[in-house]
Amino acid sequence: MLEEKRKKTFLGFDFSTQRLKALVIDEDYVVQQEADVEFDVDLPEFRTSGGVIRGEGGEVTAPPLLWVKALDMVMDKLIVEGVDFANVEALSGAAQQHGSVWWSKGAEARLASLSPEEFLHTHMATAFVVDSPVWMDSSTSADCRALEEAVGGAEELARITGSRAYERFTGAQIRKMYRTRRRAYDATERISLVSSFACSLFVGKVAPIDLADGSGMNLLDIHTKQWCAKALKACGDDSLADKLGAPVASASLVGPVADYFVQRYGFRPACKVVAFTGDNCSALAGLRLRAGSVGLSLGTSDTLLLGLRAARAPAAGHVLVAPAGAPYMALLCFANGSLTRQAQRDRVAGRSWRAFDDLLQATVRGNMGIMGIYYDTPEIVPSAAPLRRVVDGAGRALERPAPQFEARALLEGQALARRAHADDTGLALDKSSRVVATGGASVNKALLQIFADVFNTPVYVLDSHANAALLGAAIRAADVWSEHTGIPLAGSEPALSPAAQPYPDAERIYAPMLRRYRDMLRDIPALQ
Ligand code: XUL
Repeated sequence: MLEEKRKKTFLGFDFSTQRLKALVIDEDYVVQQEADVEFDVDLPEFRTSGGVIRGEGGEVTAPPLLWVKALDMVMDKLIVEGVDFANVEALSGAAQQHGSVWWSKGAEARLASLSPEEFLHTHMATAFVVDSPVWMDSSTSADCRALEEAVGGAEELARITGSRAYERFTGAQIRKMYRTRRRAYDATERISLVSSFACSLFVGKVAPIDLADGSGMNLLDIHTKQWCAKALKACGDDSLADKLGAPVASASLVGPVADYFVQRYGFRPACKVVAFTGDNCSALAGLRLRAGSVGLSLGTSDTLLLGLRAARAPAAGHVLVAPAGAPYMALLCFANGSLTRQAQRDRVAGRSWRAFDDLLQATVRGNMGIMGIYYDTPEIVPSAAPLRRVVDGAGRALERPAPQFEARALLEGQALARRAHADDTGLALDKSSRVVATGGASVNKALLQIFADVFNTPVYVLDSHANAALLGAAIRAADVWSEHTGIPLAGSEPALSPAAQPYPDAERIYAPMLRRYRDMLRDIPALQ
C-alpha cells in the first residue's frame, strides 16, 4: 500500500558544453527541482573557457574528468534542493553531440567496482586516455575528405549515414586519432559519445551508444541501424567495432542504477536508467515533436528540428534516427540567425526593433517579389561565404533597395531558407503540423507571423522558458519507464501558446516565392 502511494519522480541530466544541468519531474511532468554546475566557474581547476580548451589548428577539447567531477557536484546540489532519490523511478540524460570519450584499459572494471565512500572523480582519475574532442573542433578536414572518398563520395556518405562528412562528427575525429596518435588509439579500451559516457557512470559499465546520437558520427547506417563497415574501415582498424560496441534504440533500458548510487545517494536498486542521447535529439523529445512538426530555435544561430517519416540524403544538414515521436529527425543549423538579424536591423533601422517593425508594416507580405539573402558570417546551410544579395521580382539584383524592402527581404529570406532546406530533408507538412518556436527571438511576433505564412502552419511558443534538451531527458526517462512497466503516466504535453496563424493566402504568396528562392540559392558561390 505504502509502496503504491510513493511519489514517483524522474530525473534528467544535460551534459552541455558550458554546464551540467539536472532536473526532477513528477508523474505529471511538472518540474520539481533543478540544479546546475557551470564548468568555468565551479570547476576552475580545469582551466576551461566556455567549457572547452582550444588548441592548435582548430582543435577543441574538454577533459572528461571535468564532467565526472561536475556530476559529483550536481548530485550534492540536488540533495540541497531537497531531492529524495528514493522516489526516482528512472533517469536519463542528454549531452552535447559528437564529442568522444576515450576510456583507458581497465576503465570498465573500475566502473563496476566503485566504492560509495569516494567521489566518482577519485575513482575515475586515470580512466581516460586523452581529452575529449568536442563538437566545436574543426581540425579534421582532411579526414572528412578521406572518409567521403572511402565510402564512394559525399552524397553516398549522406545517403548511408544521414550527413556528408563534418569535421565535428565522431568518425573523422576517430580517424584523426588513429592517424596521428596511434598509441592513444591502441591504449583505448572503449570509445563512448559524451551521452553514452555519462550514462556509463550511472550504470557502472560502458553504456551502449544510442541510435539517435550515434547518427551524429558519420559511422552509422541510419537505414539498417548498424555500423557501416566501410566507414569503420576508413576511420580505424579491426578493433573499432568492438571499441564502439553495438548501438541500441534510444528508448532502451540499459540497466538498473549502479550500486554506487544506491549506497551513496539512496536510489532504490530498481531505479531504471534509459539510454542517454544527444542534446538536439533530446530536445525533439522535450518539445514532443511528431513526424511533420518543426522545432524552431531562434538564437545566435537558428536551429531547426524536424520530425520525419522517412530519411532522405540531405545536401546540407543532418538526418538522424529519432529518439521518439517519429522514425527519423533532421537537424539544420543556420549560422546566420539573431546576430545577423540584429546587425541588419542596426543598418536599416538604427538599433531599434520598433523602427524595424514600422519598416516591415510599410511593406506587403511577399514584398512585391523582392527577396534577399543575408549572410554576415559564413553560412552552414547551405555552405556559403558571407554575402548580401537582394533581387527584385524578375530576379534582377538591386543595388540600393529601400530600407522597408530590406527589412522584409531579410526576414522572409530567412524563413524561405528554413522552409526550402526543411523540405529537402523530406519534411512532410500536413494539417496536424505545427512549428514550436523557442529561443530569444521567439518573442518577435512579426518574425513568427512570417514563419507561419512561409510554412503555412500555425506557430506556437513554449510557455515556460524551458530547456527542451534537459526537459526531454526527464521526459524520456518517464516515457520509457511507463512503456516498460505498463503504468500509464498523466504526462502532460508541453505548455504551448499559439503565437501566429498563417493567413489563408499564404500558400498563394509564398509557394512561388519558394521556387524563386531556390533559383537564387543555386547562384550563390559555395564555401570551399
Ligand atoms: C549539433 C551540434 C551542437 C551540439 C551542441 O550538430 O554540434 O548543437 O550538439 O551541444
